[in-house]
Amino acid sequence: MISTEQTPLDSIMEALFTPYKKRVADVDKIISAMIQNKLIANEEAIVNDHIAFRTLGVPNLGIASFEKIFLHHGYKRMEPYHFPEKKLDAYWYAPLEERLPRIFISELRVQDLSEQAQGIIRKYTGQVTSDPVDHLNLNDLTAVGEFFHKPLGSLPTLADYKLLLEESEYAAWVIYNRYYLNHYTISVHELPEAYSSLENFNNFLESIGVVLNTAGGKLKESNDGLLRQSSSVAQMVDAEFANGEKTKIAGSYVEFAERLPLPEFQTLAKEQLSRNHRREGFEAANADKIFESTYTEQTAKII
Ligand code: OOG
Ligand code: NI
Repeated sequence: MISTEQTPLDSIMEALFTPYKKRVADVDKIISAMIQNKLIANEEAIVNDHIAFRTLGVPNLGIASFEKIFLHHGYKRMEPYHFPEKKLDAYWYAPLEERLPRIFISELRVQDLSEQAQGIIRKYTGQVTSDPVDHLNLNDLTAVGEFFHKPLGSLPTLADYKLLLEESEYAAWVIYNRYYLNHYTISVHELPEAYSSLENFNNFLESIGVVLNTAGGKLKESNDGLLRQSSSVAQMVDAEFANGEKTKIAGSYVEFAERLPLPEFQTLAKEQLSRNHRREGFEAANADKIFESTYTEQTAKII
C-alpha cells in the first residue's frame, strides 16, 4: 500500500511550488493543456526531472550554505560543472528515491566580477555575518519552507539592480529573486509516444503559446545525444525595490528534458525503463544556454 503520509521532502517541495506556480503562469497553462490533450491524466502524472536554484558565492552564502538543506534531507552531491564565461559554478544532487527530482544548484563567482559589481553585492549580503542555514532547524519544515522566500539582506535599489544587470544578468536575478525556485522540469520521455520526443513536445508548447528560449537553439543536446533539453523564457514579475520603485523583472521559468536510454539498455521496452537505465546528470554546454532563460535578450521576446 502506498503511504499517503507527507515526507519532509514532500513538504519542502510543496513550499517551493506554491509561490512558483503563482509567479510562473506558464506552469498552469502547460499542465492544463497537457490534461486537455490527454498527455497526462492529472498533474501528479508529471515526472519532475529536476529543480534548480541560484546562489551568490560570498562568505556565509553560496552553495556551501544552501546545499546543507538538501544534504540534511538525504540528497547526495554529485558532479561539479563550470561556466567560465558566465562566471558560474554548479553541482547536481541525486535524491535517495527515484520519485524525487534531482537538484541543480549554481553559484556566482562573485570574486571574478568588477569591483563595482562586487561592491553592490557586498552591500546587500554583507549584513549576513554567519551562515543563515546554520540558524535554521532543518527539521522544522515550516521554517525551511519560509527560508527560501525570506530576504537575507535589505531590499536592493533599482539603480543597483540595473548596474548588476549590465554586468551579470545572473547576479541581478539572484539579488532580487533569491532562493525562489528557478525552474522545475517536465520529463518528456515519460509522455505518450506522440509527445515523448522533445521536438514534438516543443511544437506542442509553441502551439499553446509558450515562448521558448532560443539561446543555442530551442533544443539543446548533449554530445552523446542522450540528454536533450529546452526551456520557456522566464515570466516577468512585478518587483518593488527600495524607496518603492517598481519595475518588471525576470522571474522563473519551466524546463523540459528528454533522457534517452544508455546504449546498453536501448533494447529495453519503455515500460521496463527506470531512471538508472537512462542518461544521468547534466551537460555543461546545455546548461550554459539554459541559464539564459532569464536573460534580457530572451525575455524581450515576451514583453
Ligand atoms: C540553471 C540552468 C541550467 C540545466 O538543467 O542544465 C539547468 C539556471 O538557470 O539557474 O537548469
Ligand atoms: Ni535545469
